[in-house]
Amino acid sequence: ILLTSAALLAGTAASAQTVGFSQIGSESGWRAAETTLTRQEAEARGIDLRFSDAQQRQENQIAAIRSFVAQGVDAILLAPVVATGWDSVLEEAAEADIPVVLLDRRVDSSEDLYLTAVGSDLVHEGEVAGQWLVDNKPEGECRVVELQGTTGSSPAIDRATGFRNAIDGAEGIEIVRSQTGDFTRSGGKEVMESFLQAESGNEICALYAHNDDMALGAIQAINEAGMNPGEDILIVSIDAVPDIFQAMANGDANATVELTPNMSGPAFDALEAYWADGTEPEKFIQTESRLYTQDDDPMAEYEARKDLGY
Ligand code: GYE
Repeated sequence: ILLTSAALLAGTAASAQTVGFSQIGSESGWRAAETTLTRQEAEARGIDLRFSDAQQRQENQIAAIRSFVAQGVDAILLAPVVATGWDSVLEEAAEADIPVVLLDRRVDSSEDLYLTAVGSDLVHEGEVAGQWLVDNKPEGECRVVELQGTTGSSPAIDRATGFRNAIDGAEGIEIVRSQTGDFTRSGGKEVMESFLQAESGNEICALYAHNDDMALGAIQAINEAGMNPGEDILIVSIDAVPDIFQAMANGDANATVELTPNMSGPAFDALEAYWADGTEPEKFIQTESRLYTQDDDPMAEYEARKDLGY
């Protein structure tokens, strides 16, 4: 009996942990980098990663989580496309004693339904972007258009709040149009085209985009309209993907707030501690954000990021 149990223990210790990852999709360069880094982190830690791409549909994420529960995985990573509608499927994972770790977005479910959430302070990111505009706007009135992220997602809600916190106290900055571009380049381009048409004859001083991919699409639209992005219309966004630094080097973009794509490192650290001895992490593990502008050697920042899987 001793021999058998020893063999069993050794077997258990050696068997890889299995983690199901319900990823939103590949709507942005930042999301692609998060996926790349998660695969690399799992590989490096000997974790068997089962990956599901939801094409940005919540029902696909819920189905993926149910499938992971049925497979009896050891943990689930979830980047929740929107903030609501998760209670029942998270309860099913909890009933199966499968810890869930949220990546880069929040949910409005009770904290009891997930082990921890790894992400940035999304409100602060919006405040940093707004403060940059307050500090760098031209004299007089500054009419701002806003490209919002996916409707109902925590980054879209919080980045809108943060930006408004920063500009509310400032004179002469007004958001005149706001619409979702769904965090994609094509969405950013299409909506910016409609903003330019709707505002033709009125001056647009700046664009605030909730991510760089929408800003990059908008830059294309502004160029096609015969205007100079980064000069006629200031461009401030969030993520710090390589291509926004390329745009800064060309003078087409002005500022971005960095969001690290490495959410899985802290997530797997928390899971390994939990698997080892039941250690309960803090409910929110915050990653740091910082502002980059044209003064920060954009091409060096581009080179530092271009091979990270964006
Ligand atoms: O900014 C964007 C992606 O959830 C905070 O999702 C993340 C956002 C990120 O589509 O590029």
